[in-house]
Amino acid sequence: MNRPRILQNGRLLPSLEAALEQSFDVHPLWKEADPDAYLRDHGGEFVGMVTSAIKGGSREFLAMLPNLKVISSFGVGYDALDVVGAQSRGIAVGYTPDVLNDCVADTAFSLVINVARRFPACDQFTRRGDWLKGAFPLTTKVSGKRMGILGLGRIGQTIARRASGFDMAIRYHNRKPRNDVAYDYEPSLKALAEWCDFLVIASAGGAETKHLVSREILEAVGPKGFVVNISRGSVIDEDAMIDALEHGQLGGAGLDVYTHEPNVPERLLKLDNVVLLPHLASATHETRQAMADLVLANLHAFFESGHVKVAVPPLTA
Ligand code: 8YV
Repeated sequence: MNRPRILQNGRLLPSLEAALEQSFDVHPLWKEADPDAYLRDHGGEFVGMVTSAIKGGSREFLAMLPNLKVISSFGVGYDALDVVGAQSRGIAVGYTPDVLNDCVADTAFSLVINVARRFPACDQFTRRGDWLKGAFPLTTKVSGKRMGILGLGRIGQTIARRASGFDMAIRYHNRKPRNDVAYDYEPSLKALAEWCDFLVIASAGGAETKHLVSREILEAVGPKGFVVNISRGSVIDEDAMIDALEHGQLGGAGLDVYTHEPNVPERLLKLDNVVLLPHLASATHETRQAMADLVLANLHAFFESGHVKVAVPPLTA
């Protein structure tokens, strides 16, 4: 039997690439010098595509794959993928939610602690031998403080459970209140920002949430408050955030995500009230393997039953 022809958009874990090659006829697009030219000639051959949350696939890109039946994406975010367009063409779209909740929440909570207690700077201080000259300046307590969560989805709830363990008061803002949680809903993001000590962003990326955390919201978090972002850089107005950090209008920021990854603005790199990670919230051996297993399971399920194992819910424009 012919193995289904699958387009691989971007590099994946070596173990996943090897496993895909065992079951499918995989073409790695990243090896092509001119991917567009390749797709113009060969796009019609592919029934499946494997991609990632970061690589995704735009409407124009998917248009070059006229016979596509299934997309399996490595990651929970799908803001880089034209899911609405794909679903309207009847293409099944699989992704990897849930398996990364713990690691992303661990990262969010580490950023909360590290930005407030300034542990990365403390580490540098100790290595430089500055301790011999005096004590590190006092920092900000985390336990018992107020956490506002923007986007109380599955990752947001996992962060909230960690915050409960640190005796924090928790409120959240979503488009709509949830009826399955005990945390207080705050209908106004500005009021949430004014109330909290830590504003943690765990919402989805994409057009709907673009720059939701605006200059006004950042100023409401204020000079003693902190922002933590493990979702997408696009949710924060990055220039406004840097202005606020530079002028002491925002206490600090712990960031795993940026507007133009992997480029981090020079102005941000110069600040000492930020903790900057290179988009690695889900990047542990255990979680990345679980994500890889689900990418594979989604494809196998589709070719066996016509349905992926975990599908992106039906979206409309
Ligand atoms: C990516 C992520 O999957 O899942 C997401 O939405 O942002 C990450 O976990 C990872 O960077 C690989 O694309």
